[in-house]
Amino acid sequence: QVGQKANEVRSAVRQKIDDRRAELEAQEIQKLLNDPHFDATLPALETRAGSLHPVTLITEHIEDVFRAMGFYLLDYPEVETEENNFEGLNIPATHPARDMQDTFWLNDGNLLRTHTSPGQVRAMAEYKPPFRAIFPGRVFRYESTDASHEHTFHQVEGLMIEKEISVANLIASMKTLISEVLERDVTIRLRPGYFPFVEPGFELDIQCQVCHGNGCSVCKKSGWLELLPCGLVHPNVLRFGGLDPEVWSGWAFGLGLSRLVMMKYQIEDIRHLMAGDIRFISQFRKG
Ligand code: FA5
Repeated sequence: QVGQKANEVRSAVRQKIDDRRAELEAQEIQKLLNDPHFDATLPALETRAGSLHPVTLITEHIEDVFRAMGFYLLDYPEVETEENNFEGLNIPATHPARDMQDTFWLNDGNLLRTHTSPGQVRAMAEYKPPFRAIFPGRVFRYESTDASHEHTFHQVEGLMIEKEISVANLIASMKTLISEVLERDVTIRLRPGYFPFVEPGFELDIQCQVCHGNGCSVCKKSGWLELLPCGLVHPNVLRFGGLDPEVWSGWAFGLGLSRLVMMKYQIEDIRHLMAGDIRFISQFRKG
């Protein structure tokens, strides 16, 4: 009997609530209908889902590839000391290589890092060898922009410190990186390249994916795009990082991430990446 009563009470309460809700809703609708500015024919507001920036998508992909190979993922500051950005990388003040990277200087003598390579100096001071790490991030150069050059762009640096490292090891890792990220077979070429902080140094170029090697404004009509400078870590850099070059060796690369994004999605102008146009960014939804 008590249960029966309880059910009756519950139904009565529920009914009251439903009646009151319907009454309030009707009042609300009536209020809108009385409002001369209300237009019932307008479409309803749509909820917009955000999407990740293509640079973020590819960075996360590269992080997955390298984490699976036992690399640490490190994050270093965008404001650097002159020492980490240049001296520690075997580029003293008088070195002509400084001209290759026009720099934004800050009033306090520090600078906006021109590449992710100062992370090499920081990582060597921070971790005991052997270790392997990547450090992606934003870099800045005081230079005029065109279809393949920005003043603010992204790189990913990779560093492996081991007892015996060879160029074969470096090239195998670079090939894995490129084929994993682009998810297609691409033609690459390797040529000697000069960077004071590696010896020997290489430039790894990939065939332009925008024009398939025919020549366009992205590859400056050459059919090739500089993408991945790399090499074996220079003994002076190891020494600066507190490692004995007689015992330790390493390889390093500095991937032009913004250019890799352009190649993957066949983007014809790098300036789209930082322009903040939602119509551009929303084209890169995952999956
Ligand atoms: C460097 O920045 C070296 N730190 C790379 C390195 C690391 C070499 C480790 C050896 C060992 P470079 O100035 O070439 O090198 O730049 C590296 C890549 O960044 C280029 O291949 C290119 O893909 C990209 N890059 C350079 N300048 C620009 C720019 N203004 N806009 C967009 N991408 C750029």
